[in-house]
Formats: sequence, C-alpha cells, structure tokens
Amino acid sequence: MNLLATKEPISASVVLRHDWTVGEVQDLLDMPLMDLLWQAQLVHRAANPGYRVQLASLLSVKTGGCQEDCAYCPQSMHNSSDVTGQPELSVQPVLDRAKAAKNAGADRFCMGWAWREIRDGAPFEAMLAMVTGVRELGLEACVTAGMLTDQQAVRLAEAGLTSYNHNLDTSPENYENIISSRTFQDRLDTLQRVRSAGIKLCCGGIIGMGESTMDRASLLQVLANLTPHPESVPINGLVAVEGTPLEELDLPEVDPLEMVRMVATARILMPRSRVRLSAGREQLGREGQILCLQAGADSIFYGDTLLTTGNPDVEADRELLAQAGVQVNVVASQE
Ligand code: SAM
Ligand code: DTB
Ligand code: SF4
Repeated sequence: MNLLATKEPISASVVLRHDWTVGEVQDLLDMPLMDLLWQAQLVHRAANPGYRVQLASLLSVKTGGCQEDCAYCPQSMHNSSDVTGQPELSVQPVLDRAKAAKNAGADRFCMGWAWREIRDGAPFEAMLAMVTGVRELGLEACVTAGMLTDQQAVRLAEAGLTSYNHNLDTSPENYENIISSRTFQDRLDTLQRVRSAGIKLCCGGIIGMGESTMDRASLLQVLANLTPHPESVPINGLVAVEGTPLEELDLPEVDPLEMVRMVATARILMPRSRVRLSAGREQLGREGQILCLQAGADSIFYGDTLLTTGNPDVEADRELLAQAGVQVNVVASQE
C-alpha cells in the first residue's frame, strides 16, 4: 500500500501557462535543489498522483546515411561514426518488434527514420502501414522522420498516428552551433503542421552539448510557450558517439543533477505533459534516474537499444522502477 499517495489532485499546483520568460525559467533551473524538487513534486503528484510511468519502446526503421548535419548524431552522413546507411526495415518485421515490445510491457512504440524529410512513395506507404499495424496492436504509435508536408501529416493522422516526434534539440541562440542544414524556424513549422493535422506532439531537446544554463532555459521557454504544450517532452543527455563532432570536443559528461534540474523544470512548466527521460540514462546511474522520476519524469525509453546506441535492458528497468516505487503501463489514451 502506498501510504503517501495523494488521492485528490492538488489542483492549485497545476497551472498551465504559455507566457514564461527566459528569466523565470532560468530562476527555476537555478533554484536550490531541495526547493526545485519540492516545487516539481507538488506539480507532479497533483498531475500524476500514482507516479505512473509510461514505457515507450524505440526502433530505428531506417538507419544512417542522413543528409542533415546534426553535430550530435551518429546517423548523419557528414559525420564519421561507424553507423552507415542501412536498407529500410519492411512492415512485418517492424510489427513483429512492436508485438514483442508490447509483450515486454511497453504501451507506446516509437519508430525512427534517419531522414531530412518524409518522401512520398513506397517508403511512406510502408510507414502508414506500420502506424496502422502498431495501433491495431493496442499501442500508441509515434513516428520521428524529419520534416513533412501538410498532406503527409494528414495521411499519418488518418493512419492513426498518436504522436509525431520532432525535437527543437537546443535553444534558438545555440542552434546554429549544432545544426546548419535546417533552421530552428523549419522545426517550428514542422511542429505546426503536425498540430494542424490533429496529431499529438512529442518535442524536446538534448543537454550536454556545451550549452549554457541560459540555453537550457531558452529551450524550455520555447517548449513551454507552445500552445498547447507538447503532449510529450523527451529530455536527452548527449550520448557522445565516436566520429561525431560533439564527441570530438570531449565535453564533460552530463552531471546527473543537471538532468534532474532539467526534468524538474520541465515538469513545473508543462504540468500535464509526459516528460520522457530519454537518451543518456546509462550515464545517470540508479540514484540519478530515481531522482529524475521523483522530479517529474513519467516516461522512459524501454528496451536495450535506442536508435543506434544502448539503453538499459528491460530487466534492469523493471528492477529500477520497482525500487523507485512507481507504477507502469498507463492506459494508452491518457496523452
Ligand atoms: N531524423 C529525424 C529528426 O531528426 O527529427 C528523426 C530521428 S533523430 C535521431 C531524433 C532525435 O534523437 C534528435 O532530434 C535528437 O534529439 C536525438 N538524438 C540523436 N542523436 C543523439 C545523441 N547522440 N544523443 C542524444 N540525443 C540524440
Ligand atoms: C528522442 O528525443 N530521443 C530518441 C527518440 N526521441 C527518437 C532518440 C535518441 C537517440 C540517441 C542516439 C542513438 O541511439 O542513435
Ligand atoms: Fe538526421 Fe535526425 Fe540524425 Fe539529424 S538527428 S542527422 S535529422 S537522423
């Protein structure tokens, strides 16, 4: 029995705002840790009293050979990582993987394409069949495949897509240090197309790329001022992959407490969004991850691979979640 579970939402703590200033967000990020955790907990327990954590499995459908020049990404053709362009997976093997993810306890299946943008034709028709098949398994379906057109967004919505992932990655001010092959505005335009088609948004960013606290505040401010808030917000810690420009900079590893601060601030700013503890969990350690769950993370990537890099295995995560005393398997419709 969870003696401390709050049965009634503390509704006063759940305030949806879209007018945050960078200064306000920076003040949250910089608060004494105990005060920040307390504020985040008030919001988290009110919005998610059962500490329910969503398990999202991830599969790379089209790996490597991407035209974009994202400095963190092993899949960019401009980077010299070991990841090379692979043929795309076909529909049935993807659905088999989705079924296996469901059997392992996932309730969301996310599929990635290393593309600058979605192209029409056979690969797009296959993507639509994958989305429909994943939904028929009773799972939420998320796609991440770069920019798209209005028409493609409408067809994805018709196929039953729950959510489209497109990250802002970093602040508008830091953006040009990380990616030059598309603009921050291109990203905002893509998000708007997804929204207009009635698809939920999954949009977040990465820390550990040499950005300042002001950059982190600025990224979170843009996310929190999107109206409505993205339904899910992945917070990634840089996975420094050999052969990528950011790995070559030999940046310090993300301090777990910096990740806790990012998660806590995202929770306060976007009370009803899923805050997904995403790439970089292997570097966080058990206690760091548990603090993130306490600070407001309510989703994780579940399964031993992300797109091309490692993630904790399923048994380790089951143990982690049990040790943290959180519940899993949220009903698919909550987002
Ligand atoms: N090509 C599509 C796009 O960029 O939108 C979809 C795939 S892309 C790999 C999805 C996201 O993964 C990126 O926006 C970035 O936030 C995250 N990501 C990629 N490589 C990463 C890394 N090495 N460390 C942390 N996050 C990473
Ligand atoms: C997100 O924000 N993080 C995931 C998912 N959305 C697509 C991807 C993380 C990728 C980490 C590096 C890799 O495995 O290639
Ligand atoms: Fe391509 Fe996406 Fe990697 Fe950028 S993050 S290089 S767009 S796969």
